[in-house]
Amino acid sequence: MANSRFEYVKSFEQPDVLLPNTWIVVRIDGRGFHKLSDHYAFAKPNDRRALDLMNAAAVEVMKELPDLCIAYGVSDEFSFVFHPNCQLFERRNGKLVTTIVSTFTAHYIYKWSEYFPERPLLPPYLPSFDGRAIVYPNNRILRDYMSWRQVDCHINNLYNTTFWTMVLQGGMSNTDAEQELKGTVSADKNEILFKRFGINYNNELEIYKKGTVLYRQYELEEPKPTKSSADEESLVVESQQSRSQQDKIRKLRRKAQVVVDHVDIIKDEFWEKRPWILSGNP
Ligand code: DGT
Ligand code: MG
Ligand code: MG
Ligand code: MG
Ligand code: MG
Repeated sequence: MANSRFEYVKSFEQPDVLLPNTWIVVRIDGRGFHKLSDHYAFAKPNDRRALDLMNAAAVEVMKELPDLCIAYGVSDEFSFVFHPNCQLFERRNGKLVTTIVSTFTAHYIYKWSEYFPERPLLPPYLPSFDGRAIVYPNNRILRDYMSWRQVDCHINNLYNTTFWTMVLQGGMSNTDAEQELKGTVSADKNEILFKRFGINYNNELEIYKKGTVLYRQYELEEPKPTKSSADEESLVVESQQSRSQQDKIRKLRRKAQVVVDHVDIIKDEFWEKRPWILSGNP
């Protein structure tokens, strides 16, 4: 860029580099999906095609950004997770968030007709997403974040499943169903579903109960056993990876298959079976 007397305006730009050596979560959320889901007549409480479309767009984001090590989606939101050793875009907040939001939105719109062939997208009902980055200082808190989203999925889904069953199968008005559910706990909702409608909540689809987790699966070579996920020292070592090491890891990640799963990510088992997610290697 040639120097000019206008160039001083560049100095108004503020740095927005995220804290080093911390997990970065970029959470995106559909804007006004309450209205959008009504307009395109998404099934209540869960529209399988809408969720599959969210997941398909998120898989493309994972493929385009090999630095991502895991993602979790529920409803109209997705959380994308970068490892503490990630150096993508020099960890600039704005660049990370806007790239994820626009890449996701582009794929969501591109794939829409594949999932809703009979309901073409038309303005003013065009999907858009907001996004934010949050940093978490250690593995425990990152896992608590993921657990928080999955618990949210469970609580909302149990409520929504009960509410819409009372309305759609039980013929209740929205207000009456809402009134009856006020102050109930999980056991009460399970009982309403089972006693009144013969529905065992446990038999609902896993994608509705657990949400969706995306991660990379390595088939050819078992990743090296890694230090305990709670071992903070390992993070320090990995943050000093050489450029060639980082390139190698990126290549392995690019080749790996992105798995779409609907499993418990709160208990240790998920993480212990897939140690590369927390270790960032590869
Ligand atoms: P926002 O995020 O503040 O712009 O507003 P909304 O309307 O996107 O609200 P939010 O994100 O809190 O809630 C998600 C909305 O999307 C909620 O009203 C229900 C709707 N939604 C998400 N997934 C489904 C689905 O599978 N079926 C139906 N019927 N609605 C869904
Ligand atoms: Mg929101
Ligand atoms: Mg939303
Ligand atoms: Mg939402
Ligand atoms: Mg440019």
